[in-house]
Amino acid sequence: MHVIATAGHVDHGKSTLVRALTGMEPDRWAEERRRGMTIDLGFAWTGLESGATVAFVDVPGHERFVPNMLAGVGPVPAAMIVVAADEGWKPQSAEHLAALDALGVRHGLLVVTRSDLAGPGPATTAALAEIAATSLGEVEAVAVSGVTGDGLPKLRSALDRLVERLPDADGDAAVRLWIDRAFTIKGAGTVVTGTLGAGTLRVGDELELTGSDRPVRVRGLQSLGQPASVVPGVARVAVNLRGVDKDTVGRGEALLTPGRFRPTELIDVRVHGDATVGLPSTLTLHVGSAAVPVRVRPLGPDTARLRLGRALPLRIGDRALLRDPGRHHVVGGVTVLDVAPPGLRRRGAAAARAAELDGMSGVADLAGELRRRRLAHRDELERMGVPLGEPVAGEWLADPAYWASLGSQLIGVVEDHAAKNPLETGIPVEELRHRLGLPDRELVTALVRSPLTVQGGRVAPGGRSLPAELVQAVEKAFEDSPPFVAPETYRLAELGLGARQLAAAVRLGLLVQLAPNVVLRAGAPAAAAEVLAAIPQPFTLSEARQALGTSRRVAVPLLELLDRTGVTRRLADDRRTV
Ligand SMILES: Nc1nc2c(ncn2[C@@H]2O[C@H](COP(=O)(O)OP(=O)(O)O)[C@@H](O)[C@H]2O)c(=O)[nH]1
Ligand SMILES: [Mg+2]
Repeated sequence: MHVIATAGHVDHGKSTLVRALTGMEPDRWAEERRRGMTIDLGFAWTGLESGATVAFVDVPGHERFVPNMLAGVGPVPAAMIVVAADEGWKPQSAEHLAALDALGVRHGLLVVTRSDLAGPGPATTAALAEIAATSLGEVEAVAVSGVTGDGLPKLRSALDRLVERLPDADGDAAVRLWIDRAFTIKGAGTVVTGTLGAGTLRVGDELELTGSDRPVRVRGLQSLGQPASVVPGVARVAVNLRGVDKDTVGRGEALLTPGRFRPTELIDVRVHGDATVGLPSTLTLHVGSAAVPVRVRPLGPDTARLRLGRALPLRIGDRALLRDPGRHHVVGGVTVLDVAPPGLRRRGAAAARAAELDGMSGVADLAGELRRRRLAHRDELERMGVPLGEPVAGEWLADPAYWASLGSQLIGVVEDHAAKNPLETGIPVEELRHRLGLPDRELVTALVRSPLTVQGGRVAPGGRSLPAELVQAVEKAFEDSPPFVAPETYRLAELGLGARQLAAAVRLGLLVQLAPNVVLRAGAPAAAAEVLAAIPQPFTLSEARQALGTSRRVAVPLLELLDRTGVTRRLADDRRTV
């Protein structure tokens, strides 16, 4: 299916033409029929010679209803511009064309209607010249009469040629259905309609609905008046939603694939059209079927920051339109450059940002995005519409230059910490994360390269020699003393071996600690086990003490340690066996 929007001045024959082409009534409201004037969007469709189906979104031409017109045109990629032969080019012909141009619509057709009332020549020449200067460029022109039916077969072939050229939609893309109508059907509940530009809707899908914090489920689908279980874009579609109150949903909201969009209230854009200097500070932004007031802050000659009155699910590269509702003036189109722009609090930040935006095209590219953000979560990039690449750790992607600099920074921090804390086995990962300003510990460990090591939640410099001073002090403490004799407390103090130093020596595998100030060399328990295995079994504490040549101060905790580690067993009479 293809979707084409009408465009043109009021009373030039748009609705009559759609009616003649489709046999359907695009003016849906009684008031529209009574006044003979389109007020809101109308929908009708027909099959073409080629077998293609084309659905029309018929728009109102009156200047008061331009916002309705924009809601219909916003999500549609092609237009049928209608000019009356007897009236020629008019103000709303111009405003509608300016809107199509601002939205970057590239495919279209000129229909000069009411050609039974006047020769179509002058209107055709004038309109083609206006259209040629826009994003539509050169278009085919057909003269018709919606009343006599003259020219309609030619128009149908021209429509076939037009839809033939329309780009195919990506059926796997994320769904963003801009809602243009919402109503209730007795027994079915809430129904919303829109033009699905890309992606695929299926009955049973769970979707996000902007402006609502609960997920919604697709209960039923209709396209061109027929029920369907699957509707791929491009399509006009009606979606019956479960669990949605009609009052909470309306035009300008959107149905979204979960997790693929992030509604944003702040965007940086390129403005195509009027210069940003001198723009009114408040304008209306039209995108998809939405219209929201925005505050405009010019940054460069053609770039600006927009603060939206309501969050919208926008992505990099989206086209939108700025309009001054007071002056009935389309200011220009905008291309979204950034949907999560940085704050501009520092002095000179706005100028720097303007320079940065100057180099941005509105085509989301990973390298550029990472260069600016340095580090980004996969989810965040995906929601902005940036194609993904290889993560550096978990779900994180990083700018290669930044990542390399983090690697060397990390080595510096680890070494600095080791120099200042010779008794610790490394810097805690969490502290390192904090010092490097990283959002996730996973990133820290991914940065650790040999010879650095991660152990027990700490990062240690590699090939680290034991702190010389500590080793020396420990050597001195045991100098000339028999293997199972612990140095006296005063001697440990003399050598500067306090509680912290002893704990470090234990961690480094130099000592074994039996009691607060009772330490032996690390190998002592194993050596004691050998000595005790060689004496008659079982043995008393006193016999063990004598065999080891030590005091009760050492023997008691040493035997308890051997008991605990299963080397010795303590019998009921307090004697032990190895
Ligand atoms: N003679 C003649 N009248 C037409 C033609 N097309 C539309 N009209 C008349 O022009 C008026 C406006 O038509 P309408 O389709 O409502 O215009 P719209 O505002 O562009 O939708 C109506 O009175 C139509 O009957 C045509 O081809 N020939
Ligand atoms: Mg009409």
